[in-house]
Amino acid sequence: MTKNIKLNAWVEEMVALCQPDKVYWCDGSEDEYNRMTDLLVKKGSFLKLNKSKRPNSFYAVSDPTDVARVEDRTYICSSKEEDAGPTNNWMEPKEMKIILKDLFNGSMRGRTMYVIPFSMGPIGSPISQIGVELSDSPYVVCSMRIMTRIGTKVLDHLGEQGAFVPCLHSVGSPLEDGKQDVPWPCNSIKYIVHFPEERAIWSYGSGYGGNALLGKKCFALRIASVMARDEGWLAEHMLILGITSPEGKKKYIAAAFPSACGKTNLAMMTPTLPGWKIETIGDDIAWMKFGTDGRLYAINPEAGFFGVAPGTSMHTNPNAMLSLTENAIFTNVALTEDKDVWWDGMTDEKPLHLMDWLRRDWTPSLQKPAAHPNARFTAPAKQCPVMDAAWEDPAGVPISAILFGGRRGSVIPLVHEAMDWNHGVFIGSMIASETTAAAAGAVGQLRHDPFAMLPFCGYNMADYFRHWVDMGTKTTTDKLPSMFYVNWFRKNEQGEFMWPGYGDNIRVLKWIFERTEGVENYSEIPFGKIPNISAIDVHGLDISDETLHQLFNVSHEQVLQEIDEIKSYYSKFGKHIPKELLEQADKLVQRAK
Ligand code: SAT
Ligand code: MN
Repeated sequence: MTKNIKLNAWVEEMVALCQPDKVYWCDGSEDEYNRMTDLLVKKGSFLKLNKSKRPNSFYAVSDPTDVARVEDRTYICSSKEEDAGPTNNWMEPKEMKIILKDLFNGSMRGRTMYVIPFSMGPIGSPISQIGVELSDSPYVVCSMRIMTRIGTKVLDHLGEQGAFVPCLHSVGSPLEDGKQDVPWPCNSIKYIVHFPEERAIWSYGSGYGGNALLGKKCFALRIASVMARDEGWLAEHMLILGITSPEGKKKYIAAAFPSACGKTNLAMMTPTLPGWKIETIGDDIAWMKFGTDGRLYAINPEAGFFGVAPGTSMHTNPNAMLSLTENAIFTNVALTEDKDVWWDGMTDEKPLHLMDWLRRDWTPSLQKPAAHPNARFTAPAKQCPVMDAAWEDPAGVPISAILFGGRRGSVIPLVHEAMDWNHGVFIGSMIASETTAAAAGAVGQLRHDPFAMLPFCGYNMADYFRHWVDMGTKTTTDKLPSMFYVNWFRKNEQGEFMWPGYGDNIRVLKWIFERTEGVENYSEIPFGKIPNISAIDVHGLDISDETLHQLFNVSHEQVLQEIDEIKSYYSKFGKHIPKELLEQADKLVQRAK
């Protein structure tokens, strides 16, 4: 219980609707976590990993149909359809509530309703926000304890009158009449629903990641983007990193990439250039507000990493690997004979025998993946060896540069810089990326994903562009972060990646760092400013001049095609598209002439 009148009333109402057997208020303690993981082990949902290899860590496999975000089941229920815009699913709020109330009616029978008070961001930071998730999933409780700050300390801060975002979650699998539970309860009917005006979230039928850990995409992006629009700040799908030069000068960079495009790897990168240092503030979400000095300050609203496991290794991301050595949860990876975890790409040599994510015997000769491509690790951020000293600073860190990126096999150069803020907003709106396993559906298809927010913007995407344009008028130009578009994923005619990526991305970050210092080491192409070839430090890198040129090569036709493409995309939004962006498209045509 709490002294917060609204919270008590809401819990009471939801208990009457969902009819759980019990209600449990989470205090967030370690003891509680241990009881919860014991319970999950007893139910067969968790397997405790070998404690000499992976202390206090657990293994879970989901229902094979519940492995990723479900974008086609995700709704923004604003009262007007126009406010959800053409990129979101919409339903009239009252109509949706009728459907949801019917689904949630008795949905927690035979289960416990966990009340999870959580803070997104350090408790008490002026940028932080409080939510309360009601969930019938102990897996969600354990994951939320890693990913956010939960428990009594949040209730204390909330006090009698404090505001919170109500987040209702049920796996939609009541245990009536002695029905046996399963290790991963869920429902084939799924609804991930947001009421932006009411600032409320209702999620039904899934126990997985972004569908169920409601502090993450549902609150910190979809609801928070609406709050940010109304209150003049930014809630973004961005990592935040600190970069220190060999001379000891430090700056902070935020970067937007779609899900499963390497945000975690970039945020924790081990630079291959001597003397440079990267430190992590966050790997997925940034909340940014202007400070009294006119600069943009960012916090990471999360407290943990929910990262893609396959492909993560001591070679690609040693700092992520070192963050996972204990106190972690692994979902949909493979299990080794000695009860440790393994996933594709983790080691050069594959284990001789595993249990794959579908609980089947696996040997390398099968020549198929052992983990689901969207298999995830969940680990406390504080375990990352390169967490930045300021990662929990309630004031946030000042942002010098904003990066946009996606998976583009062609056209988009390795890096280019925007001419100014509005051109940067134009670039953000232009992001297109090949789809990944982070969302249910086909993989590898190019789609528009403006600001990497396509699945996460809680209102009309074109109004969101307008909000970005407006943010650029709130301070003086010299205080605004510079903006860049990067593309690590460009391929040659043989279909091979041309850029090594990972730790070598420091070579691009170094140029970006220098640009924010005003170093004039660039040339202009129609797209924007690109580095002079000599300005990319290729010391120690085996790359031909020809490849380097190819990485920046954009033909006239490609530029024109890209403009046609973006203009036809903009036309979906009708009059909502800011005229400033149409002007940017025209300017690009002019430059291409
Ligand atoms: O499942 S999550 O939405 O948390 C991960 C992602 O898609 O980025
Ligand atoms: Mn993400």
